Amino acid sequence: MRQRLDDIKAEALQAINAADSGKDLEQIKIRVLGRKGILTKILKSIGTLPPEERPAIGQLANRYKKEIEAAARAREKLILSSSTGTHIEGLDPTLPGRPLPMGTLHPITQIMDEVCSIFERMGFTVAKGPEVELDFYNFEALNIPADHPARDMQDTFYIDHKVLLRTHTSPIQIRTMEQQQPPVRIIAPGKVYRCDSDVTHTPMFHQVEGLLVNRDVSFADLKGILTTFVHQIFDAETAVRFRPSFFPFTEPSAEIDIQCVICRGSGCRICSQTGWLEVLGAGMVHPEVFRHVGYDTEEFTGLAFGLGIERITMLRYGIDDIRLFYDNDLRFLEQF
Ligand code: 2NL
Repeated sequence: MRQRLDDIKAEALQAINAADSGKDLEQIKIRVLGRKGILTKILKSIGTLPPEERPAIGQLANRYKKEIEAAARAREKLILSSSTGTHIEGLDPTLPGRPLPMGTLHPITQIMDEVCSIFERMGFTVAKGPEVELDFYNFEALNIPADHPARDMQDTFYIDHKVLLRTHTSPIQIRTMEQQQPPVRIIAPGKVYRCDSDVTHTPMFHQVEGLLVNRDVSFADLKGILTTFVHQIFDAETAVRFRPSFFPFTEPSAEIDIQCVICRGSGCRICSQTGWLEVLGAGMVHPEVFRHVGYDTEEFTGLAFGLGIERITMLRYGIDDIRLFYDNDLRFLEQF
């Protein structure tokens, strides 16, 4: 009986030390120590031995059982801590991992960041404000009359009589002026909302507006700042043209055109054969706007401008349908 126990132990320890997976080890434990295992059977049969042999054989069998269990635990630790333990048919743990697909910033975000950095380098600071606005900040303080079409339910998303989704980021500038005296040098980037939808309009789009207020701010400053901006966002060879226009919140007002980025001025479908593309609106801040925020119109003048990020992005990359930005089609987005 002693010999049989010695043989079982020797064979078990050898098998345990040769096991190179948790599965192998489990098989050995079942074969030796399981309910019907070879050592378990001997322990169960101790009662059938002559009484004088029982204590010694019983003690020996229990000692071997503990030794085998300890060896199995030690081997399990070793397997878990080494890569041989992950041995699975068809898996090579030494292969390098597959790279995860890498996302990129949305083209609108990229151009938004670029536009903001150009103005930040010229000394402007980014200001933020709420997208849900009061009628006062969005229209009233900007000298937009009650009968102006922009105020119409057809063009503006109203939440109630006095609350709406901002239609431009100008309210940010009104709020800033309400809070501080000049000098003011801010840009106001953000989402704006208008009841409009076709190939060149989405109900939500992005705008950057700028405002500079101080003593002696002139139209020449406006021309210099915006010409510099165009030369940086497109290229230094792009021709710029200032054309008289009208906005209720600026006087005088101008629209800024650039030489067509597609045909370089010779006339094409994109520029409707004019050779020019409108990219910015601007002007000198209307005194009525300054009165609403309590600025002295004798002491200060200001320049302001606004641009649509989707439009600039479409011109930069030659995109002809604004809705592509919001379809979330990776075949489109991956190109930026
Ligand atoms: C456009 C026109 C413009 C402004 C925005 C502005 C803001 C304040 C006072 C006066 Cl607080 N003006 N903003 C001025 C002129 C034009 O945007 O075509 N945007 C896409």
